[in-house]
Amino acid sequence: MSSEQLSLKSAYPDGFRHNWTKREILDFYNLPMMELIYQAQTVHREYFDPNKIQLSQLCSIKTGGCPEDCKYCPQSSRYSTDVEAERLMAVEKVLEGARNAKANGATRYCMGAAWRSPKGRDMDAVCDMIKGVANLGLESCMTLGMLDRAQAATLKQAGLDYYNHNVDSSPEYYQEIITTRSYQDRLDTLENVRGAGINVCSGGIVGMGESKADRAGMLQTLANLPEHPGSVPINMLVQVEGTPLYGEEQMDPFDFIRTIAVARLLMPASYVRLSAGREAMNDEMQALCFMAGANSIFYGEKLLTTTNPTQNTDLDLFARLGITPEGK
Ligand code: SAM
Ligand code: DTB
Ligand code: SF4
Repeated sequence: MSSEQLSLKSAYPDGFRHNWTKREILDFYNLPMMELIYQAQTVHREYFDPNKIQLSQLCSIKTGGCPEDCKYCPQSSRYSTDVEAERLMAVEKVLEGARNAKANGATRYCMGAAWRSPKGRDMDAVCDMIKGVANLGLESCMTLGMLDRAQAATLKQAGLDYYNHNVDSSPEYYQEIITTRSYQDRLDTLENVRGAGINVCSGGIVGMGESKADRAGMLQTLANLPEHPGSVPINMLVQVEGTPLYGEEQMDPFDFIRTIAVARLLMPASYVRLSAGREAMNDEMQALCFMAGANSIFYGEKLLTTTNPTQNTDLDLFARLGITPEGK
C-alpha cells in the first residue's frame, strides 16, 4: 500500500474512520518497517507535537486477591505469585501519592484496583479519591473492573476524568486469556463509561502468544468503537512468575513497534501510551516507539505490582531525545 492509498479520514461526525477491516489493518501492519513508521509519524505530527510526552503515574489502591482469572495477572488469587492481598488504601494515603506524582511532573494520576467490579461499600472512598486528585490540579483516572451505568454515573458525578478498561486482545484470543468475564462484558463497560460522559482509556496487551491477526483484531475493536478512546495503552506483557503466561516466548520488538504505529494510524488524535513492559525495552526501542507515535508513558518506579524505569532513567532518556514532558 502506498501513502497515497492511505485513507484515514471519513464521513463520520468526528472525521475519523470507525469501519476498519482486519485486512486493511494487517496491510498497515505488514508494510515495510520504514514506510510504516514514516506514515505513523506523519499522521502523529498532524495532531501532536512530536517532542512532547504525557506522563501518567499509577497507584494500586487495592492490591491482589482478585477473583478473576486473567492469565497475565499477578493479582489474581488463582495463581501463586509474590503479590500479597491488601485492603483498599486509605484516601489520605492515595492523595499523598498523588501529591508526589504532581511534584514529579505527572499530569494524570491513575488509580487501579484488583476487583472484578467495585462494591457499593467502596464507592464513597473511591469518590473521595477522585475529588482529592482533582483538587490537586491533576487529571484523574480509575480502573476498577466492570462498571454498570449507575456506577459510571457516580464516578462522573465525583469528577472522574478517565476510566481505564482494556479490551486486552482480539475477541478470539481474549477467550484463551480470560474465562471469568466475556469480551462483550468489556464492551458493555466501555459503553457505560462513554455514556456517562467519562473519557475512555482502553488498550491491551501484546506478547501473550497472540498472532499478528489478533493484534490487528484488538486494534480493530478499539478503532471501531463509536468514539476512539482518548488514551490507548499498549502494554507489553510483563511476565510474572506464577502466572500462566510466565515463560511465554518473547515477541519480536519490531512487532511491538508495529503495533504502536498501527494504533497511531487508526486513532490519529488519541494518546497512545507506551505502557507496561518498558523495563524490558532498551532506549533505542523506546525511541522507535515514540517515533511510531507513542506519546504517553507510565512514569514512576512502580506500575501496579511490578517495577517501571526510575524517574531519572526516563528524564535522562527524554533529555537525550530532546523530549519534554507535557505540561512543562
Ligand atoms: N482489575 C481491573 C481490570 O482488570 O479491569 C483493573 C486493574 S488491571 C491490573 C488493568 C490492566 O492492566 C489489565 O486489563 C491489563 O491490560 C493490564 N495488566 C495487568 N497485568 C499485566 C501484565 N502482567 N503485563 C501487562 N499488562 C498487564
Ligand atoms: C494499563 O493498560 N496498564 C496499567 C494500567 N492500565 C492499569 C497496568 C499495568 C500493570 C502491569 C503489571 C503490574 O504492575 O501489576
Ligand atoms: Fe483482576 Fe484486573 Fe488482574 Fe484481571 S487484570 S486478575 S480483573 S486485577
